[in-house]
Amino acid sequence: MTEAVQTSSQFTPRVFSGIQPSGGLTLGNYLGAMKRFVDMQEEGSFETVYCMVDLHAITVWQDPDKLRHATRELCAGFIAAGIDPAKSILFNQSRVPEHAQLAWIFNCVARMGWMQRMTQFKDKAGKNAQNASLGLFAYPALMAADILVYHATHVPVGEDQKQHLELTRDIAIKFNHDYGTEFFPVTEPVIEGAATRVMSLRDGSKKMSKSDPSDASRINMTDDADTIAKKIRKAKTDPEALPSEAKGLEDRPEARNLVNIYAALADMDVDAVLRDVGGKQFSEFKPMLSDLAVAKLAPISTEMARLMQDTAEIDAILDQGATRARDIAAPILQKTYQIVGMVGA
Ligand code: AQP
Repeated sequence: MTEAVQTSSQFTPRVFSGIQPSGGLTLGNYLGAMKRFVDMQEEGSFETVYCMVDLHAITVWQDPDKLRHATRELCAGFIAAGIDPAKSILFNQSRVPEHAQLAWIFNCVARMGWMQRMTQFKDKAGKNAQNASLGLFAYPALMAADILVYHATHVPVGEDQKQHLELTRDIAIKFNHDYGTEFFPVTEPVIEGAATRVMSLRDGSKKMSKSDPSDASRINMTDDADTIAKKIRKAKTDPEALPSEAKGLEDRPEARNLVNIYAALADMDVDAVLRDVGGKQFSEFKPMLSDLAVAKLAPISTEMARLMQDTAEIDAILDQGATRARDIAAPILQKTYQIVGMVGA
């Protein structure tokens, strides 16, 4: 897009991101998203707003009791991973109706052609697109509303969300252009680190996903040490030893995935990891990776289990987060209604 619109620098530096309570958290969600959320909270130069996007989760059918459980467990996961509800705003999406209200306006801004290009819809709808929900198709417009209802300037996400972020930018630009305003920021995606795309342990060409039918394809944040070790031991690899430089991983997706996971967990870059492990066989590297994964994930899963013993405390945190979120979102929605021409706004 080349139109002359405002840059995000005119807005309060604010981060928004969300995770769907559509199942248990995976290592992909943790490394690609949550760990980055904590970094941005601690960095201190942003207001940070993090959300359990339950309205997104129901774009594919969810059992109501499981959805309630997954939402609270995800909240526990955020806190256990280091999100501090006193520093960040933490809430579930459906409690802040301004998301859905702004999404309707964005449904009227986004073009059918834009939505039809979204690869996640094609992946998730599969061969049976006619039977997919309208919500699944409109998902990226709701995601744009999630972000823009806070005038968020930065959005940390995994690589898989890049296209949706571009659509969010297009929606902001078109809204600003259509209404002759500079009201919405053109948000920057923040896609950084060694694990922006964690792949399935069974297939290096597919992303690790909480809804993959094969549990062996992913590491869940609630897996115990034995399960993590078993899944890594069985992870698909190739017969070669590890290379000493990153370019040696180019045509080896499964090997690259395991090295990336190691680097992200160890907070090292890939070249530094390969300087240490280059020349080793997987029979030696996999136990190193298991030990590291258990050391990093066990404290988080233990804390999640502890927090889940008192769901009243989790609900109180979500209540308070929703109130703080609405304090930001309500005036932005009201101003949007005024711009669009709604009487009474
Ligand atoms: N494999 C991954 N590698 C890196 N980042 C990932 N994310 C998800 N999978 C990976 C990031 O996690 C955040 C939350 O994602 P989401 O739950 O909203 O939806 P998703 O991207 O569709 O994740 P899943 O696990 O694949 O969920 P399902 O199976 O329900 O669709 C996002 O920032 C995402 O980039």
